[in-house]
Amino acid sequence: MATTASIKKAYQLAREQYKSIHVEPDTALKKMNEVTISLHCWQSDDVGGFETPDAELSGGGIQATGHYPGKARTIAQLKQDIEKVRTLVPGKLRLNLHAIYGDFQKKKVDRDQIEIRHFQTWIDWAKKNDFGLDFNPTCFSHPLAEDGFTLSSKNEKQRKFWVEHVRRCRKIAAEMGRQLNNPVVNNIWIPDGSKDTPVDRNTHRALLKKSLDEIFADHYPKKYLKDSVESKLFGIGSESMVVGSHEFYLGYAIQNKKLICLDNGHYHPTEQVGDKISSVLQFVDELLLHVTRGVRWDSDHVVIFNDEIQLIAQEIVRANALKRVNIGLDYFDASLNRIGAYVTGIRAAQLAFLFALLEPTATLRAYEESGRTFERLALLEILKAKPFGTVYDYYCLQNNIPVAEEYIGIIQKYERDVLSKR
Ligand code: RNT
Ligand code: ZN
Repeated sequence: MATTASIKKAYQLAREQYKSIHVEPDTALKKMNEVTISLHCWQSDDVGGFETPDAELSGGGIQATGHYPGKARTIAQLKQDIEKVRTLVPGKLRLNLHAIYGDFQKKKVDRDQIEIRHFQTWIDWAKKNDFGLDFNPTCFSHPLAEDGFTLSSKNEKQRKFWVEHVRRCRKIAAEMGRQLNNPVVNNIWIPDGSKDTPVDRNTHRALLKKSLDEIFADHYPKKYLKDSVESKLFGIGSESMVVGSHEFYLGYAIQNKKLICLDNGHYHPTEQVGDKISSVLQFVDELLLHVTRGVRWDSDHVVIFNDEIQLIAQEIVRANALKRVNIGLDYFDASLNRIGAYVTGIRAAQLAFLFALLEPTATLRAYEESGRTFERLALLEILKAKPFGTVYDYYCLQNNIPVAEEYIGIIQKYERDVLSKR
């Protein structure tokens, strides 16, 4: 295990290496204070939620696979897991809740009945533990979502039920934001779509627009609530058409001044969300990111430090847009230690932002503007071998967080002492 002295020494050597390309790691680390990661509560229990003791993800075009032991089965366990995660990552965190994670006290509370009181214990916890909160309506894992349609349903009763659910979610989110004095992002994602080729896409999309208009007729102050909408290309059981497509929501968000959520698992595999950021930011004030890892047809693997997230982070940093981008994670892998999944994914996302902040962007831009494309390419390659991992280690040390592989052993112990006993 590296000692404090050796981590500090390695950092000083890293600083010298970066100095030769006119990058100051101290400045990059200061900038990391602007990188807040919103932690998705749903990796802790495979998107089950707490409506019933054994709630399971179903019927929403998404699926968690794997049976690794130790998932959180109660709110107390989920809090315990998140508090553990907190001790293993540097930097600011928020907690992103789904509506099915309310504190329902074992009572049946249907989605069109949820109220702020079901989330008060979460708000109190967030206040105590210095977490911001984010929120999401849950328009899946429910009998009224089983036919594949919610806000775009042609069944008026069903559509109205979901409109009421989302309206209540916005009200709850705004109240969370008021109590925490910190705006809550309420992100709307619905699974609506069809397995086989439909003939009437148009009516479903018109209905979705109508539902959103009804939902957003309620006004809340921006300082408490930020609304975002999330598109998708296809899902499990909605392979042929998804109502809330990218074009649909991009149009809606621009026309109605909402945030657009870019989930990097929701596009054709060769499309890059990193490339979309500077396009979308010309037309919307703020973005929400769902950072994930798509693997073939599935989009929810644990985030790793790959090209895709590097480009996302680089494009945000290069556009000086950190303040306009809300960074959330979104994956649910039930096949491995779930605390490990959180910590590895958060660290990977943070590393991507740190890597981007350790770039001599002005030099690269100057090369580009003068047509020096070999020099631009060479410098970008050189950056990949610079000791950014050493800078991240120092970032952990600064924040009193276990450095590098140290967290593996700590999570193994947590598994032995806590998770394996659930
Ligand atoms: C599903 C969307 C959505 C969900 C969460 C649980 O494809 O990505 O964001 O993952 O709402
Ligand atoms: Zn998502």
